[in-house]
Amino acid sequence: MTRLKAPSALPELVKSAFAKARSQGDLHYYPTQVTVLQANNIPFQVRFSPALANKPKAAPKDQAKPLKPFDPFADPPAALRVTDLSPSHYLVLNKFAVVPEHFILATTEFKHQTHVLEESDLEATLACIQAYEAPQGTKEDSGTQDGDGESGGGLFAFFNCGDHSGASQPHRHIQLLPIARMKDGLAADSHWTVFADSLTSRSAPFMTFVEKINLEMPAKDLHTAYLRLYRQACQAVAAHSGNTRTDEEFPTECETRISYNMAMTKDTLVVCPRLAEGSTILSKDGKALGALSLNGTVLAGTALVKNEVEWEALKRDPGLLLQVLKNIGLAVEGELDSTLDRG
Ligand code: B4P
Repeated sequence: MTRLKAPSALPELVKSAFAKARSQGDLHYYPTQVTVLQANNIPFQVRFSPALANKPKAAPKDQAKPLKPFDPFADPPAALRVTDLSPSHYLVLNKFAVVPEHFILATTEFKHQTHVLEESDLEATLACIQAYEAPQGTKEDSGTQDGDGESGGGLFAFFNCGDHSGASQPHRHIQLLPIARMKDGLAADSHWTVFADSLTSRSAPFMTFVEKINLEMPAKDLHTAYLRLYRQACQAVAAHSGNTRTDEEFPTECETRISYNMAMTKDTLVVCPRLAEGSTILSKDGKALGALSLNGTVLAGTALVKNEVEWEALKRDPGLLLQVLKNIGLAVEGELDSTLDRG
């Protein structure tokens, strides 16, 4: 069976749609300050966007029925639509972008974000990742932000599922970030790379389940790998709460049993069980300095801060970041605290 393909010019389509939507005021782009902190020797990218704290709340689509929650992926405006990918999935720009050209793979018909992903969701995600691996032609600047101007560099996909994952929209969607745009604004010597790709050889401050994948693998095998990782994550959460169930007792249909983030790159598939969306940032003397919420971008090795007190505290003491990272998921056995340095 032939696998789904995205248009090979997808990076250019996304880039031009983003530039047009931004220039016409159809999306909000929030410039950020960025730094790279070393959390247990993991280069972790922290972005600060004060303007995002005032992000507009979406108005209900039908004012006559204000109680019906607004679904941004039911019928998005033409200005945000990038392209249809298949009868079941389409691509839309993120209306509230922190990283330029952030776009979203959504199901055409409403499906639940909290249901276990289907083969077609994974196949569509891999098709987008593959399109970002195709030859990109000459290097050119995106014109969206200062930076190295690369148009290649791959795609980072992430999925937020469940109450503690950072998810806010119930219509099923997987988010897509061009890796070159995630590097915009970083110092050339920051050594930041997508954290998920290093997870087969190093551990995270929280438990992750990881498999190597490749662009050629059949969609069925990719889905089987995802289900395997999802089951392992369910078992780990059950064990944490004192349950000792067998593998068969974790059905992979319908509603998820756990909160988790999934991340996918051209090489790696990761599932990370989540116990908390975020955590209080505590000073050494136990004073609450703020709070940090994390979604699936944590698997890229990134975090977003909306408040200056939190931003300054993390830069002063990256150990605070490590503490938050340890609090959002399951503890890693044998994990030792290490000295943290500023990167
Ligand atoms: P969800 O899974 O439901 O939630 P989320 O990513 O945490 O987004 P949220 O909306 O809660 O974002 P937040 O203020 O914390 O995904 C929903 C997605 O749909 C989001 O990307 C959202 O922006 C987008 N969306 C909502 N309404 C839309 C509309 N009308 N049309 C099109 N798209 C719509 O964070 C703000 C942004 O920063 C989010 O995009 C978030 O993903 C991103 N972000 C968070 N951490 C980041 C990091 N470390 N690096 C880069 N970006 C980061």
